[in-house]
Amino acid sequence: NGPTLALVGATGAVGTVMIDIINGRESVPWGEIRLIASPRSAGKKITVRGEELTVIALSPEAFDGVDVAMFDVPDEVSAEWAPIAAERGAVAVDNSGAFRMDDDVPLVVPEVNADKVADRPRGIIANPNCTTLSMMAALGALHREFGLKELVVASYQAASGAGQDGVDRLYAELDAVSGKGLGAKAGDVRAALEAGGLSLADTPFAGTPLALNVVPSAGSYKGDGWFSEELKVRNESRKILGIPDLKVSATCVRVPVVTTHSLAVHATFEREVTVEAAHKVFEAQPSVVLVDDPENGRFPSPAEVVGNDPTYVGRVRQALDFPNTLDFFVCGDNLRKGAALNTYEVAEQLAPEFS
Ligand code: 2RA
Repeated sequence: NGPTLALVGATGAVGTVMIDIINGRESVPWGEIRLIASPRSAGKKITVRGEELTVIALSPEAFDGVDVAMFDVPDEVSAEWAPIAAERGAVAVDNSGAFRMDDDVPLVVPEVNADKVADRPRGIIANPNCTTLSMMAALGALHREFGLKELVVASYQAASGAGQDGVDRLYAELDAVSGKGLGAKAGDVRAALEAGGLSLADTPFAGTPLALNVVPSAGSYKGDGWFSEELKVRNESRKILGIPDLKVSATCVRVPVVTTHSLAVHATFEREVTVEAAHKVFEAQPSVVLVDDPENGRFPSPAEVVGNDPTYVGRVRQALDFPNTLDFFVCGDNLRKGAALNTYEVAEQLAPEFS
């Protein structure tokens, strides 16, 4: 009666979105859905497709009989447990950073490189980081048509990229600064946060206020001026698109948005590209929604996109001074396509192998 799907990290922020996605599907190919989490969360009841399921604790036996195991847990937990799931016969689809750049682990975005799921010698398939993933459906479609050569990206990343702590912190900061006329004097936001008991020493945003601000620091510092999020955009884009020498430069910035990452993309192609041709490509890609009528105020923005599955694209322009180059703006829900949805789409693609 269908393969068995396990969800590891079922009670986390992305795990919760995964369940939401499973509940929203018209039909699912699974015979059994098993919810797995840390021993702390074991015993919790969660309703999945009308059935109340009990979360079980992570253990090797939890994977017995599992065909596909989706992981959304910290890197070190995936590093330990995805191989255990694979040893027990499951294909692990992992949303952490533990395996993404390993040569023997495919990094899959179904719209771009679905064929790579078959190439999984370790029984592990990786899901890209949400920043890369938020632009991949759009970029992959353009690459197929025009041949991508160079990519310059600036990200505008939501607080939920830093987990629930990031979201809680943003709300707390907004509460602490609102209605005070702040933001016109250097340091006044910081002072108000400190005065309100919101120490900047333990913020997830590099010791910098996020409310009424933007923070040019995302991920961990990796040396030579680069942050991990910027290097992930470069390395993962190359691997997913299959262009090992793609020229990429990224600047990743955190903005006071709860959920949905945005990216300003400057992409240069081998072949001539026009706005009209790019529009056609976007319109033909089912997972991309084109919202591009700037004259009438129509373009994607995070507050309008959050909670939706597709990648939204707008502000498509032919670069004035760069040949064969487009500039455009992309928004994608970092918890849905950026994490849970892509992982689930890969799992769905695997299901027929076990039916
Ligand atoms: C972030 N991309 O936005 C990360 C989350 N994986 O911080």
